[in-house]
Amino acid sequence: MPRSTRTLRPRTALLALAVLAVPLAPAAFAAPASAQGDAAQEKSTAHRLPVVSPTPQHMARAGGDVPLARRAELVVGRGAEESDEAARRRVTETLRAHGVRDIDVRAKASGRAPLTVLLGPATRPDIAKALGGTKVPEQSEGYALRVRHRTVALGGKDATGQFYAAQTLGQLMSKGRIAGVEVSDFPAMPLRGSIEGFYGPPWTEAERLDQMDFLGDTKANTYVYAPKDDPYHREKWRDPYPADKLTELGKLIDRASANHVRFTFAVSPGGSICYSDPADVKALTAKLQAMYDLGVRSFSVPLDDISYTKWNCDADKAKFGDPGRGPAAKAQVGLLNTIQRDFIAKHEGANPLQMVPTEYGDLTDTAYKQTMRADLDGAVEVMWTGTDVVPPEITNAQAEKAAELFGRKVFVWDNYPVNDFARTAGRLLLAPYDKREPGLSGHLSGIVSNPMNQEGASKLAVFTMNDFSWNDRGYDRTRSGRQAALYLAGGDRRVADAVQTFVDLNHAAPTFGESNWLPQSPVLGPKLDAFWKRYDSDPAGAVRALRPTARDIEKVPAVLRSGVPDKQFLHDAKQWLDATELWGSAMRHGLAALSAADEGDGAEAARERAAMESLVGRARAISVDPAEHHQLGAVKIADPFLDEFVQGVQDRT
Ligand code: LTM
Repeated sequence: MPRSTRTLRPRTALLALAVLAVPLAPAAFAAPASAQGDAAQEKSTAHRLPVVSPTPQHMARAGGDVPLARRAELVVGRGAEESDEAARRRVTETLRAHGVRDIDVRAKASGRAPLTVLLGPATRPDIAKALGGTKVPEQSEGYALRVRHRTVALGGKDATGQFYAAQTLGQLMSKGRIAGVEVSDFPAMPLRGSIEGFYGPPWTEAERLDQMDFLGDTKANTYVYAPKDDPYHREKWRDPYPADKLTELGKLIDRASANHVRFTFAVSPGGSICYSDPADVKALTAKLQAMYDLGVRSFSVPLDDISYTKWNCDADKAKFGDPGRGPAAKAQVGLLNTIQRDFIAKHEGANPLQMVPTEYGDLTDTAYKQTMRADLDGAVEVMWTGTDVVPPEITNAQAEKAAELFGRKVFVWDNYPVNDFARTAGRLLLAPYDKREPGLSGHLSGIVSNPMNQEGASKLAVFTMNDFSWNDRGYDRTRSGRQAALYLAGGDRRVADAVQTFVDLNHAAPTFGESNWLPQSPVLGPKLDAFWKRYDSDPAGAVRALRPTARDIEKVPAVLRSGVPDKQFLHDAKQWLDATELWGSAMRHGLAALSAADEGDGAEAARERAAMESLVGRARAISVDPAEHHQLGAVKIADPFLDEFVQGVQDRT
């Protein structure tokens, strides 16, 4: 499919899906009626707490569940300041998706409705009363929610808090009831979301619109527009965007606002700027101004991946001296402080400037960092990728050191699940977030994911990253991975199981060095090791035990193609799904070859082995789509385990 004409999951389609199967995307983490019988252990009862993602800071039972009725009152107070429009829309959609046909939107409750939902600031008297003792958080974007006696109180600390309360409400609804709980919740990190900051095919407009909805669904508030291959972002940074691009950006900005996401516009002048030339500073400011006029209130000037050991003009040499780390930092600081003080501080509603230092991925104290911490305006947010471009871990001690070096809490640009570097060739990176230490919220201003060239396929990992940045201390990797799978599966547990099998086949996360920081196939790998260990003493038993695994792998593509409502994900994963089917069949034939050999039927063993080899040949011939992927090459699935299995069969038949 051409990148520009792909069908995405529009909000209306999502709603239709919600009516048929599950309520809206966030509530999609809850199981639809059709999928509820097959996992008794996941059933919510009146006494258990539902699972909400991202994990709330506090949730407890407030009473029994409240039944949903055909009729409800949505009490929004008077005017815009008494309730947030996006939150109102979200509550209405959610109620409708759960069969509430007649929603009376009003300023005050009548006291006669079978269900009353109060939405607005937590300080509004009717909401404050209905919240009872439920604590209203101090933190921005926080909210308090209480479901009790046919009344749902959704009180935000601010407008975004109201929107997040509405999000949580969607996840409390299941099987015609709203869980009787109280929630007191807020984000542990102020900045959460994604940065489209990779090399290679940028996301399409449709993918970006989809991303805004996804970020809203996962209570993430930041999207940074920084695609390396958008010429107007880097090489042609001085040039204004053409009219059609501006129209496209305008749509994205609107969609971001509707999801309480800050569309953060980044422009990266470092490759050619003359820091001491007022005309260049003017060109940069004009670029930002055009975006401000479109509605952007967050800005970034990334200075990553540029050379700071040469100047772009003689005037800089004359002003700052011979090129080097210290002079480069001085020049950059001058520019950034000018933008912070003369542009950001003078534009109403603009958030503090963000920047990416040229030294973004280490903890070495240098003249560059010394100048940054001494002279960079204290309001500017500084990004940092960790101890490396792709760090194997991020600890509290490292983050604290980074804060010390840059003179402020840093904002993590996490290069996960990005797949634009050589060692990710042929890979989708789908594993849940890991190896980021609980407590990081004490040292960071936020985390954004740098995702894959494939937007839809990035959601599995980014879902879990947004869970971590919301509540790092409450992050449970297993639960988050399951919730991400359920989200993608539209709440269907059987489909989510298949999603998780697929994740296991695409679990590896490489670093720039030899080793992976997340291992490949932590489920299948040990199973295959155990298989060969058993095979030598009990071939028939070993084959019998492995058959269901081969069958599950073979079936994954069909289950996902028919069960995952997210068309973008299916499009992104197509080559990997095709390869999975072939590898699964190859395993089945490999096992049949081993059985035949064990039974002494050499001819049958040879036939099955040939069938396996033919399927493996076809699987190995599948390559990534160059229009979608920066790193070209053959698609990788569960490597090297599946190759080793094939070799094992060949050695024994
Ligand atoms: O990580 C940063 C700050 N910059 C670039 C990214 O644009 C790129 O996507 C990643 C991964 O290859 N590496 C970088 O250095």
